[in-house]
Amino acid sequence: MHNTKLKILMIGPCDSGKTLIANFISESINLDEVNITRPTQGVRIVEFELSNLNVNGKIHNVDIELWDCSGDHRFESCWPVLRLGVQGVILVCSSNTINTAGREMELLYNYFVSQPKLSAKQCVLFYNNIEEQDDMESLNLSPTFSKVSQVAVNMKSGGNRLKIDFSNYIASILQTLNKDN
Ligand SMILES: Nc1nc2c(ncn2[C@@H]2O[C@H](COP(=O)(O)OP(=O)(O)OP(=O)(O)O)[C@@H](O)[C@H]2O)c(=O)[nH]1
Ligand SMILES: [Mg+2]
Repeated sequence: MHNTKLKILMIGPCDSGKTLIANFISESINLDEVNITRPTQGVRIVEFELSNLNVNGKIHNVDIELWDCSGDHRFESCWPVLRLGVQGVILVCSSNTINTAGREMELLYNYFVSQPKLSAKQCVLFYNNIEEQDDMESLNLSPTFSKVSQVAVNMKSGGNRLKIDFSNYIASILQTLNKDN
């Protein structure tokens, strides 16, 4: 049994559903209930455990420290602290900010993934399809994202899928980190 601790950052435009997704993945909410959240002020840290994760035949228990950040650039002065010691970055955008999301994803990827020299495998892009109509193509992502896995999230129907996608992403981080040392 391997015990690992990971600091994972979640960031992206305001109202894209980061807090809702963070609460759901950490199992602090049920999707059958009506979930109203408030804009996150700076950052909120959610801690939970992911147990029995199989990575190349080895079983891991992972303590996740999920940093649910505000998407508001008012809090940019906190960014240097946010990216300190990060092992994974979840970029979240949604159909309601589709026009500006592509550029914003690029900016955040550069600051939180490229500059601290994380591998593309340590990043995942969650596209929260709130209106259930636009597909991810309309994000017009730059070639930078060709190596980043992209996951469409549908909170209405795809709750279980989201948990599986999250586990797969954590497994891919562990694989990458094990390769490095
Ligand atoms: N119907 C629906 N509502 C959603 C979905 N995702 C988020 N919302 C709602 O949109 C509002 C904002 O969601 P949050 O999760 O707080 O957004 P955020 O990305 O954390 O925003 P900031 O903290 O301000 O950066 C909340 O009232 C959510 O309930 C979704 O997939 N479907
Ligand atoms: Mg939030």
